[in-house]
Amino acid sequence: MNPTSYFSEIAPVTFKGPDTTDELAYRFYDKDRVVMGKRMEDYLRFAVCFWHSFCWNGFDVFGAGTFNRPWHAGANDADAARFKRAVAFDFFNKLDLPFYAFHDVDVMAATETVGEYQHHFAEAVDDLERLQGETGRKLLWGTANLFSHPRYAAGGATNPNPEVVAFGALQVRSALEATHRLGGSNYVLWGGREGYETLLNTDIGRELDQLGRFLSLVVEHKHKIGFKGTILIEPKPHEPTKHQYDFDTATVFGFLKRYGLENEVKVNIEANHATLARHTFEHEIATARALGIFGSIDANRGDNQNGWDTDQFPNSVEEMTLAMLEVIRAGGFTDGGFNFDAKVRRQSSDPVDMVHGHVGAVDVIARALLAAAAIVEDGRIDQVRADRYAGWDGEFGKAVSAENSSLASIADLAVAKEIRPAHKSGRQERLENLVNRFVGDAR
Ligand code: XUL
Ligand code: CO
Repeated sequence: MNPTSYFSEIAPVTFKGPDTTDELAYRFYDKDRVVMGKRMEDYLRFAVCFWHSFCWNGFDVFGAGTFNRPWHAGANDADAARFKRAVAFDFFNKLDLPFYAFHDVDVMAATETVGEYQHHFAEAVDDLERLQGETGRKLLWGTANLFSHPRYAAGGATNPNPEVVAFGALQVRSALEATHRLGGSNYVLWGGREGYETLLNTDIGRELDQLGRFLSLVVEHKHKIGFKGTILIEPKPHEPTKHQYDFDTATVFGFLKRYGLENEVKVNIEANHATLARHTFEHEIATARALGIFGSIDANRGDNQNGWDTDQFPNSVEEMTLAMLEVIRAGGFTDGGFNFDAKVRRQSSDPVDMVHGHVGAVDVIARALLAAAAIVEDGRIDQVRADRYAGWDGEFGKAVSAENSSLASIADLAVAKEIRPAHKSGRQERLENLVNRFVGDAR
């Protein structure tokens, strides 16, 4: 089979406006439309991921693959990997999205030894470079998979066996150098199996030190090879391990501070990981902004009825608008973007299902950008927020926050002024109504 025939039934996806009846056209993602001072394509920086769309064959813990993709028919050898890469780039072209993302093992033949790994990965990277040149598609980020192979069952950088850590170093060095060569904007480290199942066999302090050292070495190597992109950690609280060290944004920040890396590393925030940590997606973005480590986003959603990383495509404009408001408040992306770390359901087995998934998600995010931009331009919501803190701009607030104030001086001031603080409404319902109004009107 010719790789380009896999999606041959599908016409290139283009913008046709909100009123189109074409289900495989963009209704809101108009890549050249300028929003918040940038073309939509440049603001949103969409990426398609290799792993969910081209590597997963639909298997789950109870059953075998359902997708019957032709490149999964035999062994995952060099021919199958080449086929998969060609199909993937054809898909990126059909969707006309600017970026993609991959793990080393996503794009190469399956290997066991260090020699095979080096040989097959080098071949894959040469081919990716050629495909990028031919299509103009770019790399949002690269990463190394230190969680699927059985050698990583007890972790990558935190593994009790130094030989496993060294194999991980080989993969991360290779993937980081490949990302640099392919002009990638970021390099991601998701903790994978960096965590534990039971404390009975785990030395937390030692494992955190191993992780801190490993990350320091990654940062050192980035500078050594002259990679100018951003190094990102992707927080996740659990799954696959019971407890993962990169639990959430705040935990990652504490970890970075401890190892002196807070100015070197930012976070890649995934919507479904935020909800697994019992935070909202927008909470994680707002926290990253407040701590100065907002980097990029893995766009997806979970399911309210269960606690799994279901990685569904985002489909609520309202939820995405709340997240987008925080992205705008963070000043938008520099190196980051919206990577679709999302997969179609196991029963959605046709090529067209992959297109429905991406087209819908692109439009949800594009429409959320329009809604959030309208909210910011309208200014009422930000005004309510600013008014809540207005007291700090007055004489009393300045005295309380003055650098030379102390607990005692503030207490004395309260007594001297005979203050009687009164509660003021937080206006939550009005704010929520305003959001809905802008969500409904966005087009
Ligand atoms: C796993 C996950 C990964 C990372 C990259 O939950 O999100 O796909 O994004 O390793
Ligand atoms: Co992710």
